[in-house]
Amino acid sequence: MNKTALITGATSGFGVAAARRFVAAGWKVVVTGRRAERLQALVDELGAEHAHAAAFDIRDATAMNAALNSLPEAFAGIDVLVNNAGLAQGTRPAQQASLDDWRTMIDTNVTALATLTHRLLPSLIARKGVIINISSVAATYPYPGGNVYGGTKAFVSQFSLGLRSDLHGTGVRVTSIEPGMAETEFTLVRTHGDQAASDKLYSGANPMTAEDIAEQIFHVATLPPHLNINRLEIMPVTQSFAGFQVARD
Ligand code: NDP
Ligand code: 8X3
Repeated sequence: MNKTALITGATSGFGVAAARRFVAAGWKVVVTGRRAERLQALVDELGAEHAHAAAFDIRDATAMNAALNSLPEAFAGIDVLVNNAGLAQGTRPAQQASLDDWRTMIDTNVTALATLTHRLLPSLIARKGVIINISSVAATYPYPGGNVYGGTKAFVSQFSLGLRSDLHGTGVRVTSIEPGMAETEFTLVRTHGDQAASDKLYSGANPMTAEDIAEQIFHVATLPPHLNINRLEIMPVTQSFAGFQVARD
């Protein structure tokens, strides 16, 4: 085994769990995120021969390119791109939402994801690689306060299908993984640091874990090369759908 996965957002949640899962199976990983000290701790845990840290803000295309251009040779050939870095900010209805939050979500979940994908496409095609985009159930099912977050994830899902179409015949596989509720730092970030709100959301709900999603990411990455899962929607059993709402006079 001499394959390498580049996993964005590997300082927390799905990303760090995925890095551990790939390395446990003998892969090498390039792990990215802004919090350099967490990335270094992960490299220390996994071993420098298995993991390479590239700390940058994914919205900064110059920093992204510099990091990718200076990958050590042993990590330079990316076979699997896991576009995981992302966030929700805010839970308020659109008419009360912060425009800064909206721009942060679009810049991170849409623009940065597309930029990194564009940067790595030539080498992914050359290596017949795999692109795994972390979307969300919010891409498909609207809910109050989901507004721009759901919009960004709808982009991720549709972009994934579009890539499938454009990459026809190249052997490159593309999957959109669309999780529901999973306990990570996601809600802490969404609420701008409200630990009590995060604890309340997950309390008693038996949510999915980061490891649950990491297992699915690894599964998709290691399918036989003639198979492509286009989209994979996953929820905890405790989460399902509610009805439409009706405003009355
Ligand atoms: P976490 O908050 O635990 O992890 C998010 C990761 O994204 C962190 O490693 C963070 O790194 C990185 N990230 C965010 N912004 C940036 C940035 N500007 N530059 C670089 N890295 C960035 O959340 P999850 O693990 O839950 O989220 C991972 C993905 O899964 C996201 O795309 C999220 O939308 C999606 N998702 C999550 C669900 C859930 O219920 N948890 C369900 C469905 C989808 P750092 O802060 O160090 O930069
Ligand atoms: C995260 C899942 O349901 O909070 O993407 O939007 S949800």
